[in-house]
Amino acid sequence: DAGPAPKKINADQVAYLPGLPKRATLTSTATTPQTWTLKNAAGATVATGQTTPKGVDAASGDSTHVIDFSSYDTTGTGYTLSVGTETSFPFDISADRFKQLRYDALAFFYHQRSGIEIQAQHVGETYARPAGHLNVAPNQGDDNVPCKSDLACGYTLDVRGGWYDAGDHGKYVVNGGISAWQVLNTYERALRLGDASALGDGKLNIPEKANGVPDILDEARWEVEFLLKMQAPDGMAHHKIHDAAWTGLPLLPHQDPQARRLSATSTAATLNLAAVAAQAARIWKTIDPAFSAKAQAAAVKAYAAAKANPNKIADPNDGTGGGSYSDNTLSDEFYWAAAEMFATTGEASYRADVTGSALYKGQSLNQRGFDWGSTGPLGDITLAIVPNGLPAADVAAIRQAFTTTADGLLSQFASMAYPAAYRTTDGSYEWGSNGLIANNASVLALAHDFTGAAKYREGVFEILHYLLGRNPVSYSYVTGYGSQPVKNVHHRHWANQLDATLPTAPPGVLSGGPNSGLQDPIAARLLPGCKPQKCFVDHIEAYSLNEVTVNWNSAFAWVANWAAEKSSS
Ligand code: 9MR
Repeated sequence: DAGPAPKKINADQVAYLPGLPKRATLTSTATTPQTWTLKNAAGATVATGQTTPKGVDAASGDSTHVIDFSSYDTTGTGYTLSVGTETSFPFDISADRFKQLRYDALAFFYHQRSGIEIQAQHVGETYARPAGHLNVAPNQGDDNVPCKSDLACGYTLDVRGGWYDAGDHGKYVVNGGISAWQVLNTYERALRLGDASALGDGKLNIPEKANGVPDILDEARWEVEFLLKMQAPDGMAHHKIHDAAWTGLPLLPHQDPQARRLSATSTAATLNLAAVAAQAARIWKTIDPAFSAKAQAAAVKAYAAAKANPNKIADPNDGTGGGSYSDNTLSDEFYWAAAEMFATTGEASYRADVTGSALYKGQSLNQRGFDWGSTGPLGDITLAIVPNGLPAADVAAIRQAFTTTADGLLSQFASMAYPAAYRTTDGSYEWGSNGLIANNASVLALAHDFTGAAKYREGVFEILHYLLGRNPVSYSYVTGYGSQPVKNVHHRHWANQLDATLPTAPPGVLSGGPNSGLQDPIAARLLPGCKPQKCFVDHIEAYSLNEVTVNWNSAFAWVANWAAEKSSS
């Protein structure tokens, strides 16, 4: 079925911050202001006020009013809002709720590791599982993987390790790459512009937690090492490795009996590998010089190979057993890779590729946001935060592109009943809209880093309120957080909805979110005619709405870490 009816009052189900705007949304066809009441956990009224009618909202189709209770600023737990007989889910007023969420969002990546046992001492008995894809029956293993039969590439690769992409067991270079980059950028941004003290060694419960290296780097390295293995002898990178046929749910990684195959190399994957390996080379330069040198050599080789093969597009029809992740616009991948190569090496040839790109100085930033197929902004983020030899005026122009885009997102909020920073040309919501929205939150966050302007920090939390419950379907899209978090995410292990002996997802995992394309059978059956923000159902088979992925969690972890850092300032 379509799940619980939405609430009439939708608020963040986790927390509002003291000192920041606090707004919720009432669904009501009343045209006059209504009286709202804020109650504490004991049920005592602590504030009242009048709603502001907003009329019909385009993204949700709801007739709404705004409840603005910003003036109430006393920290506490278990507050509720009510209008007449309608009440919201409870929430806190607190600066503390991101302290754990930042780590929960990062913990997702250990759960997704391939080629290593997930140990109870790190995740608890519920989530522990044997290693996947190490050639222990029925697995066929990622240790000796041939290319798909039509390629006849003449070699096999050992591509053990890395992170599973999502609810499936595929490993895709263009998506794993941006995810590793974003986890690393979470650290690099904190180091350059913020406070990295909460991102040191011993902060995550992972096997490497006491090795003297920040755990967030150890976690990302698990993926970077895999990306390096995906490089072919000629320097190009294989686009992906996954099962020969799609498997059903549930299925733990070690139970997967399918043959594993490498798809062809692609220019996009090769540039993605170059970008992430270059980033890794500068981050590990003093931490592990040998790994840094290895990564840099791989990056140089990959970048050269991509320039020699500038238009090798991944097959859009190669979607059996894994996603196609095909992208035929590569100017953004070229720009991003050049930016990373230049930031790491300072070399003139890379600099010329950066400054000669049509995307230079933030030209690819827009309100739709960025993802695996549009990576130009990743290059801008690096050029804006990592000291480099570009003219100061150019770096200022890159930073200005973030504030300009952030201003556009903020002005969009004013027209929305449930403010989510995201604008497509036709108002549709795409597969993974929550990931795009989280990435747009990072644009606002960077605008705050660059200018210090309070409005951008407020905007980041406004977006988090949407993801954590101020939305027209009344879900917290983050597992384990809020009164009505998503529970039935599309995942082959966290498949409790299909097999009661299996767990639901651990806390801190972001659902892909509303998708008005209705691209799976459940969505098509349950949601015909839905308004974009309402095209959602918490159903395990609704893979186009409710899957979880490394790239969406990297976006969310970036923002959750920023929010934790900025909660008390
Ligand atoms: O996140 C991807 C989204 O942008 C695409 O529109 C969609 C269809 O091609 O594929 C999504 O990626 C999925 C991938 O193909 C396989 N693993 C799970 C990913 C998330 O659903």
